[in-house]
Amino acid sequence: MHNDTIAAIATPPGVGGVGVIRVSGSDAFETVLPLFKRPGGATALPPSHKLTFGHIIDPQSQEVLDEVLVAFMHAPHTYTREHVVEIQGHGGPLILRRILRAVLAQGARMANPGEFTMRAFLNGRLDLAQAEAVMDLIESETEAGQRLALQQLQGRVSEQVQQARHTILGVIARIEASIDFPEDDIPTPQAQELSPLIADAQKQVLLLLSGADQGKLYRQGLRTAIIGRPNVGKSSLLNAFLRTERAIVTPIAGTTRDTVEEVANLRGIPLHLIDTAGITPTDDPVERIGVQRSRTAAESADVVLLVFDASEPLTEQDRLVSAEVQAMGFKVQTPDEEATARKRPVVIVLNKSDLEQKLEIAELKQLWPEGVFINTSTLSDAGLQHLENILAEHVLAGRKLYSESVLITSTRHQEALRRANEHLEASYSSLEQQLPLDFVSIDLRAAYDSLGEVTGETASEDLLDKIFSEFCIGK
Ligand SMILES: Nc1nc2c(ncn2[C@@H]2O[C@H](COP(=O)(O)OP(=O)(O)O)[C@@H](O)[C@H]2O)c(=O)[nH]1
Ligand SMILES: [Mg+2]
Repeated sequence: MHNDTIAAIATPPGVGGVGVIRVSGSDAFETVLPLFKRPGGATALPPSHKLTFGHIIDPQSQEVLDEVLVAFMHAPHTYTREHVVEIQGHGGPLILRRILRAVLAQGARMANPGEFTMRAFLNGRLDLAQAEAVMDLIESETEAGQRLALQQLQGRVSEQVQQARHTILGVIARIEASIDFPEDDIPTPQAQELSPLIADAQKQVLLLLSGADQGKLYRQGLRTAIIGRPNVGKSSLLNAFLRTERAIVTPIAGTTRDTVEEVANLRGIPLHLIDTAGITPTDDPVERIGVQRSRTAAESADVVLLVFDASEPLTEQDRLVSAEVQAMGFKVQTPDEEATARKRPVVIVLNKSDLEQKLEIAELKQLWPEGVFINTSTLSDAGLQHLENILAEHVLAGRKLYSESVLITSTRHQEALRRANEHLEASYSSLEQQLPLDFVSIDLRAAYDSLGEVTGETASEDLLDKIFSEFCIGK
């Protein structure tokens, strides 16, 4: 049922100045009105989209549960396009739960995760890409990510996808008219007439695809593991990136036992930095778990910052760590490598550059022949800016930094666009091989449907459930 009345606490769990309970559905007003007592005893529905002062009471015991401001909002100018009531109470978890319980006792149903937004989608207020943007917007970790989510929410991505769909539909219509109504003397369209139109659609799809890898970075961020033997300055480096004392730093090797994960902002890209215990042979059972976690962190990382202590000669442990990182498939990037070939880079950091250098560069060169070594000091901050630059360069792999153009930020959209592109390719080659136009039309339909998955026109029930179940309750 898609218009029964649902309710949920819309503000995050925990204590806050204000907490909001959201109610949506055809009976939203009738559900809340009996609980809402105003000074003077008014019982009529308050004016729409205005805050009205009063108290929420328990209808059985008449006990006052909270002093509130309530907004009654008439469909269709609401988040869900249904009648919506928002109760602003005091932001205590117990208070909000009691109000919610009273609302549920009036016959509302507890909302599922993302159900308010799902209704906005089902009622046509948002398309699927826009609905997804709601969550991206909430979860964005940098301003650049936020800008992209807002763009998507405002329909810029959908617009471009719809444009490509429109072009494809035009081609399909021309083909099908000639197939369906041959008696009307509609001339069969010729390949040279159709192929520029298909090329046009493909150009639009490819344009969207071209920014997808970069767009995804802004949304998902980059997992960056800081790896090295104990005591080289990994935790200090994390703190330097964050400009806070997040991880504990001591001269005692083995201080960091667990992995610490924090988000830093690298030119708008959320850098998920993972400080690790360091990779070292050890008999200490706790440290051993830490070492194991370091390995796991490294294995799942997009980038490794491999740290050495420049004030000491290269040790056997350093060699071991290098070998492990190499075995995991991390590679030093060379400038002449094609941008697309750049994957899982390792950036080599020689820390403690404020001390006298005892590390033999020649020895390190044997381990990392193509390595570019970046000298840093977390004491004086020397080299840290340079390290950020290098990291940004590696991460963006020669791509331009964020521009004003529309960027795809989701893997789901990227996959759908890829499939659309393949179908367009297929229709193109059917046309070239002079296959019957039916074939061309089938491929074009498939491309049209793939694009429809982005905006939700052709999304399956399962896909919708999956997408909305990842939302939080109350959204
Ligand atoms: N002189 C100097 N000491 C550093 C530097 N970075 C870290 N240290 C010191 O090295 C020791 C180990 O640092 P820590 O960050 O805990 O290393 P980790 O074990 O790799 O996490 C601490 O005493 C730090 O103060 C640096 O750039 N210069
Ligand atoms: Mg540490």
